[in-house]
Amino acid sequence: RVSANSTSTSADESLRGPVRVLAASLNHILERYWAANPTASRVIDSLYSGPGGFGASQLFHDHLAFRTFGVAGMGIGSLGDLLESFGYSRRDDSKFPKKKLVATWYAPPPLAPGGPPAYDLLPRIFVSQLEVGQLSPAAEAIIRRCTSGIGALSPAAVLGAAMTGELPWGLPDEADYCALLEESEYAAWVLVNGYSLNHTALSTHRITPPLAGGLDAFNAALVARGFALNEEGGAVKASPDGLLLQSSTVADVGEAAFRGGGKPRRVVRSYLEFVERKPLPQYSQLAPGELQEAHRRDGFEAASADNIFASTTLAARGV
Ligand code: OOG
Ligand code: NI
Repeated sequence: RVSANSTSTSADESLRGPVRVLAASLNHILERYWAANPTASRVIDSLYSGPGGFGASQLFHDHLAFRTFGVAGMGIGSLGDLLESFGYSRRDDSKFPKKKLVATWYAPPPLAPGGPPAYDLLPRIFVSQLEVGQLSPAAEAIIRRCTSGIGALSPAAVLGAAMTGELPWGLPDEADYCALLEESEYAAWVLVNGYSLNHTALSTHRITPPLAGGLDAFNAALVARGFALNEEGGAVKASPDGLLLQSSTVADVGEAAFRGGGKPRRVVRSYLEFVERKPLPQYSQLAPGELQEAHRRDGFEAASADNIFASTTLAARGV
């Protein structure tokens, strides 16, 4: 239904070849995400709607994010191989020791050789993985059992899983889900959501017409419209250089089926993030019309990401 625009394809003739197909595939991944996550959809509706809404005419994705189990052939590299086959390049890694996670992100290819990443047409992609070997022996055994005998997922299988939401390991046992939830909300999330999109992050500085007041004012407007934000570490997560500001909603909750029938159970699904990237100091004098995404603070910030992960943990507390 909604096409927040950096992955919209038919409109943009400059995207040709495999990346055009990737952009269309990402739109399909997003369609499932909008359908499964009413809060994310309602924020988009409110952004596009007129009086009383934000009146936006165009939206861009800052990044999409996925979560994985760090077992052979299913971790960060399983998405990385897919993205690299489309010309994405791996950037900075970060570690989250308390959560037993590592993460990295991938930048889209340039439109022309040597140019900046094609951020206006394709999103960054953030991928994290659970360090399964650092869990308790019992939790590790559950994940190894569920994923055993499947082998490395091919890029085609990963893209199919992300587009359909199909879990490569099949429907989980509720007992396994509950046991993982006790120890790692992230582990339980991956078991029931697999390669479904964890979140998209909208680029607030690229909303047209521009919003007045930056991310703080934007957050206040969302709260005034009844949306709940992830307050872990404060609503706005700022990088030490002050140039990368992030906030997010609390994830939605939906019904999931488990192996052997029985009553569906409420599980955490996905959330929506907001990102404001300020111009790098050397470009701060550029006129608004000349300022490109490549002139702004790029990448992510581990301390902020640590708090953004809580968008699903906070929702899990209410389930
Ligand atoms: C990812 C949390 C981190 C960011 O933009 O820093 C993040 C997750 O919840 O899987 O999205
Ligand atoms: Ni994010």
